[in-house]
Amino acid sequence: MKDIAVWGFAWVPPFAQGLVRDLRVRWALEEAGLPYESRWIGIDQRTSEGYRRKHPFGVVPVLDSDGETMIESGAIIYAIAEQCDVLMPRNLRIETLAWMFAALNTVEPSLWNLFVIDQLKNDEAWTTLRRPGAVDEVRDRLAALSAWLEGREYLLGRFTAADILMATVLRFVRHTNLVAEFSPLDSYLKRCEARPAFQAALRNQAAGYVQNAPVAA
Ligand SMILES: N[C@@H](CCC(=O)N[C@@H](CS)C(=O)NCC(=O)O)C(=O)O
Repeated sequence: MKDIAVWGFAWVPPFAQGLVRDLRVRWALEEAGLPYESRWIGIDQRTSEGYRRKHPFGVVPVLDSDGETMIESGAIIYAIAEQCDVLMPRNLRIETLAWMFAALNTVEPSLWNLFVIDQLKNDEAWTTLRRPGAVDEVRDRLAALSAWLEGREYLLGRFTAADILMATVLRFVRHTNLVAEFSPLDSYLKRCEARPAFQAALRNQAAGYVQNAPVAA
């Protein structure tokens, strides 16, 4: 059995808890039934020389597996999925990969942009002007995704690694009602989040935040 460790931030403020991208990796490992340990870095340690040697951009997640280091949540999940038929069924390999890219490359940018506007830069004046257009862009993607999901339980009918990426991407706008505007999408996200593996991943990530919570001065 390989020794697997997932790196995430030791603590983030409540608005970001449950959104940091190590959650995706934990979820994939839980679905695959692969045990793993957690490693935490302080958010201000991410620019340290030591951590940059692990991740050139100083972000999380990183996965360590038997002395090898992997970066990029999509690539890490692909590597896990390659070993697990539940995550990447043999007859749906290309489709799974295509929808993994769709989640990361077609859907995530506009949703992440809105998250930045609303949650990270909300005290900056430009966001007031930019926000309506950003919301339109999100709606556009969500409408298309919701139309695709009509009559499908998961992106490819059955659950795959692509759903891990898509569901965690959709969570970036959980501070809005945008997903709830689209009933098939809303049910889809709830279905994904109800999976025991997702719940376990969320618990493991949250346990770190409890353990590492800053002590009030
Ligand atoms: N494309 C990367 C993005 C990683 C990323 O941006 N991670 C965030 C946390 S969810 C981070 O570490 N942010 C800190 C920073 O940007 O300095 C991936 O999917 O792994």
